[in-house]
Amino acid sequence: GSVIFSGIQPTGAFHLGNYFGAVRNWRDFQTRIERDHINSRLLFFVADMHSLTVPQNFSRLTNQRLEAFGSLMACGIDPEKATIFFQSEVPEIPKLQWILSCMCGMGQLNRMTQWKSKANLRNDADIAADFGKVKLGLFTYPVLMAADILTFNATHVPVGRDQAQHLELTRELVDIFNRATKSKFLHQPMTLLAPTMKVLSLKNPEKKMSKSDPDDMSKIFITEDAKSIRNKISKALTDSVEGKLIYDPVNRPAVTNLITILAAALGRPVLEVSNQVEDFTKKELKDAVSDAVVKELKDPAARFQELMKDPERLDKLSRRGSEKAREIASKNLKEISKLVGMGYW
Ligand code: AQP
Repeated sequence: GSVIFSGIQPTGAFHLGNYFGAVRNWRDFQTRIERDHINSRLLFFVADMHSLTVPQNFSRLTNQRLEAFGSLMACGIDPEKATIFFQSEVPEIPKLQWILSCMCGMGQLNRMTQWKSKANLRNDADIAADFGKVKLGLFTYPVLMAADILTFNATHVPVGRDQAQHLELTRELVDIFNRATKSKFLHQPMTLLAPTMKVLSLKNPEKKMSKSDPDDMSKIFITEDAKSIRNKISKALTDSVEGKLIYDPVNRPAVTNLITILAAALGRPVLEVSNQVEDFTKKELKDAVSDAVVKELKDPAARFQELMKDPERLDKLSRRGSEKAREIASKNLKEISKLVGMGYW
């Protein structure tokens, strides 16, 4: 059967981008697999080791990990139907990362764009000046991501569009590993891109909505109450263009972003929704977005409050999930280790 696998960093409360770009789709897979009796294993993880690639407040991270686990459940991921675990509880992952690191070229990593943006290197001159300051973990992050996926020999990886490049690298590493070990042990994981386009910051449509954006008004959290959601959407940036509202990511990114969010929240195709709203005023569009988002987030927000009342239970569930993940990981790593000459004779 297939193995559907994805993760999210515990770098702060989940926002609409994480929800429409990732977690809601994971829940939809879970629903479909159960409904159609598909033979698939679902694995979702809190990528706590990935979060160390940028500076963290460690004492806060402990809570954020548990909140991330609670948020996954609040969004409808069910620990009875999917294995939900912490990355740091599976030591097989960094073991495989080492093996893959010994097969991955520096040039392959050099081509990745995320380390450049996360280290704030905007151009070749910045890179030449500051490469030495880039942390090794940030630079090799894509190898850890490949190790996450390949430790579980995942067949399908549902992610947002910003992650597509890393999946490409993972597939290159599968080829290199299989060739080097003359085996077919590792599967080529398929990227499942979210149907929703990237969700942008409500305050700056040149940036994506991001957990690490210090401006809370730029994002809507899945745990937010109706009043606060309406307030943020009413203050979202639009533009000064008069006349019809059109879906135009290049020339009207802020309006387009609101249409994207509306379509995602309604679960309707974006072009259909943009036709419906073309004669709306900007205020009417914002009201429609608010109504749809409030409705969509009502359950996750309520469930999150409920779940966080019992942290011991979440802790227990996360331990169980992590143990289950480790069982699978350790079986696979035994095989992988043998292929690279390790393990008992
Ligand atoms: N704005 C977005 N639109 C669509 N999808 C998004 N994702 C993140 N932001 C958007 C998707 O969410 C999943 C989990 O992301 P992550 O935890 O690995 O962190 P990230 O991609 O780096 O997202 P953030 O929220 O901006 O976190 P920070 O600020 O910590 O970097 C992924 O599938 C991602 O595609």
